[in-house]
Amino acid sequence: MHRHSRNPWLSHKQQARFLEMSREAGFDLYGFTSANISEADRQNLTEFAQKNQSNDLHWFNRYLNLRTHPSDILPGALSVLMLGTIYRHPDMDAALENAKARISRYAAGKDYHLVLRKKAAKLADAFFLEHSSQLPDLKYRVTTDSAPVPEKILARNAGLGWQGKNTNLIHPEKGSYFFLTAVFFNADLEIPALHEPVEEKQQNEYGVHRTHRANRAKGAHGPNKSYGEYRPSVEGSSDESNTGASETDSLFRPANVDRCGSCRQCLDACPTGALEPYRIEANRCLSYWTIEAREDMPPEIAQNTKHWVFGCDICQEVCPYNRGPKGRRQVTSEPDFFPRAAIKNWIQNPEDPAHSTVWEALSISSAVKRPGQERFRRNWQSGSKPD
Ligand code: B12
Ligand code: SF4
Ligand code: SF4
Repeated sequence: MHRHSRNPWLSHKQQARFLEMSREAGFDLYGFTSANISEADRQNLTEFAQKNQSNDLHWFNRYLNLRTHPSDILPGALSVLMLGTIYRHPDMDAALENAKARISRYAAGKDYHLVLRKKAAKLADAFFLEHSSQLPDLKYRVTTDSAPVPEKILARNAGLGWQGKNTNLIHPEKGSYFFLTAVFFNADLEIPALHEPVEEKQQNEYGVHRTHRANRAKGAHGPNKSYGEYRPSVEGSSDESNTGASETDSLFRPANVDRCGSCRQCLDACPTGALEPYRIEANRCLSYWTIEAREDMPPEIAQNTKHWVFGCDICQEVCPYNRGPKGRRQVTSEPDFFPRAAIKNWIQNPEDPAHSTVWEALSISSAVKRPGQERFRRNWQSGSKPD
């Protein structure tokens, strides 16, 4: 692989080091891709924006140009390191089982915007400092649902997983209960861009094979294609009989290959009919109605909340990649995402959030803050189980 441009450039060795440092910093998934996305993805984003311009996702339209051209987020951005952080915790799984008012798992701990931006910036600073003599002009920008860039599409391109029929990004071993964070930077990548650190021998052995397969992988677009390699554990799989997944099938396939197969459990379980395969009608989704919407829920939504008062996890709960023994191994190692007592207790015994002590305990440094006290109370009134 020869260097053609005068841009700074990350060799395989440097990419492998950045990935190793990502793992050491506590990220669960990591991979590189181009900071640009394909025309097909741009069209899907534009269609989504058009459909949602007159509801409370109108903010999605405001910087559509950045969503469709994410490299504009940082002058000279050429590449992205995509990071995934599991937020699932068994204590929250247990608390949700008999909850009277349900809060999504992603809001059980500290607000992920606060935690992950800092954590990823620390990682990038450490890598760039270590390489400052070889790469003196590197600049970066971190986003985690904090800037208008298409994080799932970039993460799929970086080999972190595939976008399932429920539209979430899923990893065959790690499921879908993870956040995404992007580190954009102004350097090119030696291709194939790396997903996980692979030993030199394996790279040579599988390099051509991997390139060939990754070209066929749904979503491996863009000038710098991503060639993630997925090697499954040898442990038995859980409840995957209806999916496209089996242990042998998944051998040496990148994590961004679609493994939904003929499964349609998320589509059938969604209580409001918000999903069609690989596409969401956002203004039917409970997550939209309980977090984003200012107007009150229409009756057909309000009657089907299944007691979700902040977000909704149903289409992830039913997904075979989150269930069984495999699901139980998906546990966050980030202490900031361990579920807070205030959240676990409140979902069991949901007191009126109009009381400032109740609301403060729930919302301080928490994603629960987003809809505000009044709208959260509205959700509680219409959604929680009667005593
Ligand atoms: C807008 C938004 C929402 C909206 C819309 C959801 C959605 N699916 O897009 C609402 C408010 C409903 C929402 C809900 C949730 N969200 Co949200 N959300 C976002 C946000 C800000 C943008 C996502 C986006 O660009 N959507 C637009 C659509 C077009 O993008 P897309 O889904 O990638 O589109 C692809 C597919 O739909 C498909 N497609 C589209 N049309 C077609 C047609 C055909 C025929 C085919 C085959 C495919 C196809 O291709 C597109 C790519 O080309 C991101 C953060 C970010 N900046 O990226 C977080 C983000 C996606 N959300 C996240 C989370 C955690 C959630 C919830 C789980 C929270 C909850 N528990 O309530 C739910 C999940 C609901 C669901 N089933 O998707 C995480 C997802 C992590 C992951 N592992 O996937 C993100 C990445 C935030 C983060 N940084 O971690 N969210
Ligand atoms: S309402 Fe719930 S199950 Fe349906 S798409 Fe939204 S998050 Fe998934
Ligand atoms: S429930 Fe089935 S169809 Fe839906 S995302 Fe999971 S594997 Fe795919």
